[in-house]
Amino acid sequence: DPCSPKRPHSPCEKSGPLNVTKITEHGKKVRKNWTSSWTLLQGSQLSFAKNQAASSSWFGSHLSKPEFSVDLRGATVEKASKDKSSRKHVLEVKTRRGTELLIQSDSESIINEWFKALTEAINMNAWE
Ligand code: I3P
Repeated sequence: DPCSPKRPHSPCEKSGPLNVTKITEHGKKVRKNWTSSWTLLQGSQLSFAKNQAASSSWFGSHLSKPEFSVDLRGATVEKASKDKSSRKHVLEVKTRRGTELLIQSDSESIINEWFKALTEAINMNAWE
């Protein structure tokens, strides 16, 4: 499995700073709370931690626990429609468990990279 989380530098691992907010939790609408988060994609797991420093080392060394994480198995990702946010470059992730997230970057190229990585992770059928 080339995308196993056990492989430290697998092509399916990606991390970086993004702005994130939940919009739905367990199928219920929640109030937006945009937060700058260190975002880590590992296998089918997408996790977010408070963005203390623009470095992966503290996260990678488990100095900070993720604030929350979602399972991407059975999830969808799409470019968010304009009615979802007034912000630019927003992706909408919907999980099988009824959590909806918006993730956003001021950089279009960064959000395009994340869109590609999340799409690949979701399409990977290796998460048994
Ligand atoms: C929300 C806040 C969000 C905004 C949201 C507002 O107000 O301004 O930043 O989302 O718009 O409701 P509050 O702080 O009072 O909760 P965007 O930045 O994504 O536009 P929305 O209700 O149209 O989603």
